[in-house]
Amino acid sequence: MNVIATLNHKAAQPILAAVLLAAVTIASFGCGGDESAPASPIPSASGPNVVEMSVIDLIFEGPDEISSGWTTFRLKNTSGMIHFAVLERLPDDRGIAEQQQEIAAVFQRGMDRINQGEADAAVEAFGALPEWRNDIIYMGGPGLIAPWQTAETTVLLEPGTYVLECYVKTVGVFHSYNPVPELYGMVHEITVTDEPSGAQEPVADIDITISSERGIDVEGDIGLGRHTVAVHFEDQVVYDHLYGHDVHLVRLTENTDMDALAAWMDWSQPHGLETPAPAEFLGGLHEMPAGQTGYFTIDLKPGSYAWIAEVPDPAGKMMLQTFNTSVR
Ligand SMILES: [Cu+2]
Repeated sequence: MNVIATLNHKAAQPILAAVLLAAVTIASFGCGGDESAPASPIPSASGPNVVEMSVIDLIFEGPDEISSGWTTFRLKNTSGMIHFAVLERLPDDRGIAEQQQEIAAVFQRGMDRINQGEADAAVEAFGALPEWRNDIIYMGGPGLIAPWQTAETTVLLEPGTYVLECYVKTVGVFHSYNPVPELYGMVHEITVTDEPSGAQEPVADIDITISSERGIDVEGDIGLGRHTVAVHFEDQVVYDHLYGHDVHLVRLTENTDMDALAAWMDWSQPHGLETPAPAEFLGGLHEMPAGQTGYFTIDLKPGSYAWIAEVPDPAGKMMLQTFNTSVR
């Protein structure tokens, strides 16, 4: 029934194997995101190298060129919709135009088929993804962030061409896809130069280790107030939705439907990642290759929260971990 799972076992198997190989063999970066962060810095010896980004409607605004090294993305969501900004390092000979035409458009064609209940046609559509998608390196990036909130994420960047992308959906259309010909979706290309930022690696007080076998494992005192969270990627795999695991923070209420929340984390389902979200997301860190560490900052208030991954069935993968700050 899962179209993407079917795809995995059919046309895309060689593609996915190559994606997995790339994810396991590539190295270098770090990142983190935060919530309604006032402009307070992440601890470091020389101060953070902050790249200010904002979301206005369905558009990322920010610099086109930044230095390399440890880099903090502060993503201010000034829209009434949930978004995120997964950071993707593109192969050297690719840019935003190819990302839009050869990947975003293909994903939308496949999603259209899923929404219409045409499983076989969806599998065929996703089979058109180009082989060079296997060479994209996912470098973290600010996690799911609710309307009017700010996410703060720190990553170690090597020089290259990158794209920030939001593939949250609204009425079945990925934000990263623009149905108007010649117009781009919610993507932003950034050139990372050879010039080093000089910023130091953040110092974390909460450590999360995530793996496909043991899920999300948290160490540290999760008390009230601000924290810098390190996420250590023990391994990385490609799941049925064609992406790997990551970590987001979500605030829960007594009305939160946990089953609906878990189901929402799978974009390949018709209601997955569809706005509005079933709970308030407060930032996080998108997927990174095995062996890498990234960072994000959070500001906890009394209440209930969960760490959750954007994967199919996060609870079954031990990637949905709830906690309560008021009882600690
Ligand atoms: Cu978006």
